[in-house]
Amino acid sequence: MITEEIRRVAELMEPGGAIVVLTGAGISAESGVPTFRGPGGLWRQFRAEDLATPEAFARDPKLVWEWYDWRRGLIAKVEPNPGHRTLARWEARFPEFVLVTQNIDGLHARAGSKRIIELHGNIWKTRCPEEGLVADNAEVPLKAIPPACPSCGAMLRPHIVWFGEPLDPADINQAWAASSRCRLMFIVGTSAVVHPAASLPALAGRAGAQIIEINPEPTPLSPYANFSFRGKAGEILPLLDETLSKISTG
Ligand code: BJW
Repeated sequence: MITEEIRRVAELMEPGGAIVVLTGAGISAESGVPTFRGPGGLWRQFRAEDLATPEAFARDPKLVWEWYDWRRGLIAKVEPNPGHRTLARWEARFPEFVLVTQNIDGLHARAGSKRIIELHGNIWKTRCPEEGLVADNAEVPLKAIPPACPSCGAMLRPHIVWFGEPLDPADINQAWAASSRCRLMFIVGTSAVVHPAASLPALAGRAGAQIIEINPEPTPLSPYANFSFRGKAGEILPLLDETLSKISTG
C-alpha cells in the first residue's frame, strides 16, 4: 500500500532536481553487515579507541588489521540489498544525483552505483603511509597481516578514516557543495552522530532543501526532517521507487 507521505516525497523527486542521499551502516544492515551503535553493533562488542584510531594502529597494527580482516571476511559473503539497488537506479534516473556514504563496505558500488563519495574510505583499499599510494586489495583472508607495500615495503594501513583523522578534503568539499545546492536530501540508515557527515543535512536544510529520513529509529536529525519514514531502507526505498514509476507513467 502506498502511503500518502511516500507519494508526496515521490512527487518532490522532479527529473531535473538535485538530490543528495547520505547513507550509513543501516542501509547495509539488511545485507547482514553489522552496524556500529545499534543492538549487535560493533561498538557494543569492541572499543573504538582500541581499533579505529590512529593511536590504536600505532600501538598494535596487527590487532587492528586482524579486526579489519575479520570484517572483510564478513562483507565478502554478503550481497547488496534492494536499498542499495534502488539508489543505483536513481543515479541513472536523475542527472543531478549525488550519493554520499559513510560506509566502507563497497556495497553501493557492487549494487551498480558509480558516482559515490565515500567519506570514511573503503575497506577494500589499502594505503601506504610512506608514499600515500592507495591500492585495491580484495584478498580474503589477507595473505600477510599486516600487509606490506609492494613498492617500498612499508607497513600498509586500511584506507579508512579513523576517529580524530581528517576526511579527504576533496570528498568533504564535494559533499558540502552538493548538500548546499540540493533540493532534496535523503538521510538513510545513519545514527547521525559522527561529524562532519552528520552536519551535511543541516547545510542542506539551511539552503532550503527538503530533508527525508529513513530509519527505524529516531536520530538527532529527526526533529529537522520534513519527512521521517520509520522503516527499513530495503523496504522504503523500493516503495518510493515504485511510486515514482507509477507517477511518471501517469
Ligand atoms: C537502519 C536499518 C535499516 C538499522 N534501514 N536504517 C563535532 C561534534 C562532536 C564531535 C566531533 C565533531 N566533529 C568531529 C568530531 C569528532 C568525531 C566525531 O564525530 N565523534 C562523535 C562520535 C562524537 N569525528 C571524527 O573524528 C572525524 N574526523 C574529523 O572530524 O576530523 C577533524 C580533523 C581535522 C583536522 C585534523 C584532524 C582531524 C572522523 C570520523 C571517522 C568515523 N569512522 C568510523 C569508523 C571507521 C570505519 C570502519 O572501520 O568501519 O566510521 S566510526 C563509525 O561511525 C563508522 C561510520 O561510518 C560512522 C557512522 O556510523 P553510522 O553509519 O551512522 O552507523 P550507526 O551504527 O551509528 O547507525 C546505524 C543506523 O542505522 C541506526 O540509526 C539504526 O537505527 C539504523 N538502521 N537498520 C535503515 N534496515
